[in-house]
Amino acid sequence: MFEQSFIDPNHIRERFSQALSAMYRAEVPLYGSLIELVSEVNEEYLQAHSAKLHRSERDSDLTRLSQERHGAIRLGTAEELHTMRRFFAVLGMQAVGYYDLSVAGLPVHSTAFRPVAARDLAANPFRVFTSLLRVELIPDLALQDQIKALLSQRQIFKPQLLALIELAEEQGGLNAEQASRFVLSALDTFRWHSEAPVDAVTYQQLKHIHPLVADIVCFKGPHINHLTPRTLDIDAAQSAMLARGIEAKAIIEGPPPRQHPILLRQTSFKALEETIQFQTASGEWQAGTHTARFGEIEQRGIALTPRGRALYDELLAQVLERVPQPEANPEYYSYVLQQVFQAFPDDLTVLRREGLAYFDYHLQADHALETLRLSVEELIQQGVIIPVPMIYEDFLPVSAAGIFRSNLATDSNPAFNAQANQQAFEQALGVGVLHEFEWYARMEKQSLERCLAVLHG
Ligand code: OOG
Ligand code: NI
Repeated sequence: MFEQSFIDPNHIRERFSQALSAMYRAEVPLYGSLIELVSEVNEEYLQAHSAKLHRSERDSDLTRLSQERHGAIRLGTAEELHTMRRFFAVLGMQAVGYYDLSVAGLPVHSTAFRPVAARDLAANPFRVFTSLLRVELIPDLALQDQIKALLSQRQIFKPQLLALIELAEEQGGLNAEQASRFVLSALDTFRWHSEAPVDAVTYQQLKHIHPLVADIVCFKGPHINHLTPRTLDIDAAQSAMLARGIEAKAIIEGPPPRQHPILLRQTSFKALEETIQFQTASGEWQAGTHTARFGEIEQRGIALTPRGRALYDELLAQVLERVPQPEANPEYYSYVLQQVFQAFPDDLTVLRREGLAYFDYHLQADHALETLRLSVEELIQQGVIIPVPMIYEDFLPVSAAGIFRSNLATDSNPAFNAQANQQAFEQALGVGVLHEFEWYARMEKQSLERCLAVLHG
């Protein structure tokens, strides 16, 4: 455990996530409306379904749900990613998963920083989808150099924040006063800067390569570009968004609605056009605009095994083959999505027996002890061991690409065709990413072993 004087990283994460949310709410008022909308939808859902909720849904009561957020940032250099990893470690967050977004023609690759232990996730599951620019994919070498030069001039972490990260590493934690300063100075890194210290021509040139490149390279810091609340009913939230005149994405990314939701479903509202200032060669400021920040809502479902995920990926590919441009034909897309996904079992016992989804095993509180000779399957049938679906805590590359795309005017931009390069990403990070499937499998195995250990004395 932590020394008496150290604050639990879960508390620092909670405070940072709340402070970030308050800052973003002040910066992007539409985000505040989205939060209100989602909390109304969740409240209604809980009232209507309280009797037949999964235990995992019941446990995530309104208080925890109303705290739950994920955000996203985009970084420019290996050093930035490296320091960001150390920063998130102070908040009890680790890099989980590698997302290759070049499959979607984007010049970035990503990970998600999040808490890992069940207890920490339960305390506050704050996650940050973090992308790193792949400068080497930009075809023009002179431009690559220009980008590197621009990025080398910025320092996205304030000196006092760097000092506090180091202190936390040396001491093994932060005390209350240090944690407060840490949270406060960390906000600066994620804040929006309306001054772009480049001239308008450079901005246009980078935007022409890809809007993502301009967004990463032309600003003083990696402004948080969205903060996403979690809803229990994304279809209701999507309708509510449209009913209030919020310009939502035409389709919901991810699997179709189901009896037992799987993985992750997401929708977003379009990025805002914001006024910024470019710096001319003579040092004067010149007004311009930039779109980067948007709003998103997500619904989380059951975590799938590699087998379940392969089936999901295969079915989604079939859907996209039949409807290559979902946004252009939202109704037909959702019809095809529902049709094709009928091949994905929607029964918890089938999902479990076919090894498609992960479960957390719990013991029935007042189980009889004459169960020693029963198999696990029999113990489950008799209600001695209860399988509870595990929630998917991560992201989906195809959905992420759809979210990126809907917020960047990419029509005129070339696609970046490349291979994944997890090794380069991990080298920048300074550690390997945690493999998400291994993590779910381990949690599942441990929960079953705990049950059996109690039963077998
Ligand atoms: C990240 C987009 C991905 C998600 O929820 O899949 C994402 C970005 O736009 O930087 O946040
Ligand atoms: Ni997101």
